[in-house]
Amino acid sequence: MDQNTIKKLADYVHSAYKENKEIKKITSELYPELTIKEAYLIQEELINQKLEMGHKLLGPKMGLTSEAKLKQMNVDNPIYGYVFEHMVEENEVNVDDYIHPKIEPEIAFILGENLEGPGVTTFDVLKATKFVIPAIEIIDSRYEDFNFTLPDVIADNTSASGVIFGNKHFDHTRIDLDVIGVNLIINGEVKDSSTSAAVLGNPVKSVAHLANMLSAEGKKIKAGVPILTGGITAAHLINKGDQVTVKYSDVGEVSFNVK
Ligand code: OOG
Ligand code: MG
Repeated sequence: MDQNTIKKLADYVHSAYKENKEIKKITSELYPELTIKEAYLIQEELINQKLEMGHKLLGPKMGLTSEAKLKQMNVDNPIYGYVFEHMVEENEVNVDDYIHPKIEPEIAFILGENLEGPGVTTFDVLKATKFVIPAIEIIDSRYEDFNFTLPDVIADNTSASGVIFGNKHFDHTRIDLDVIGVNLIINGEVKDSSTSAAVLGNPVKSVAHLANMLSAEGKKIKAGVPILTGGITAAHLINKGDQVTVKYSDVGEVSFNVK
């Protein structure tokens, strides 16, 4: 794929982001033969465009790391993208800032030292981790009906749009990271529940996998930035007026209102 096409397709996805309007997925007409490798080139161009606009990177995210998510989106592999500082939300989220937002309970890791693959193991991740925090990611596909192929969603920076972090951090050495239970509650009703083992058996593996995927691009995970490890349950739509709470065993809860 030549640089012109990369730029054209990144512009296409970015315009949907800027105008807050859904578009047809790239593979439906524009470029049906899009590969995963090409999709990451488009994602990189999109990230660079956002940086040029003055947005600041926050940290990397993994997506499609649980069976629930793979099944819901009908795809078959974990992917990565980037969260920007301006995407961080507090306890009130304006639904009009999004196209068709959905939420996912996640565990975020913060490292005390850089992590660089290849060959990063879960042991290396545990050694490098400083603490973990509970988080709710807000994903918002730029594509019509939240429908896409794996290359489409990679080009769309893995639907990254918003995130709410819990306000306490937790010592990962005192928690069984694979048995953090989550209850996703909307307007007092439990909509979904699962445990963190849903994320590749243990979210620690998601961080190792991320470090190893990034190393293929000559990149590493930097210390101090939050790393989203992927939705533990399927993603759930939010609507104006919703009160959202996710309760995590051992790591507290995260709540926000939708206005
Ligand atoms: C892609 C992003 C998935 C996760 O945690 O699995 C993701 C999508 O489902 O739109 O962030
Ligand atoms: Mg996610």
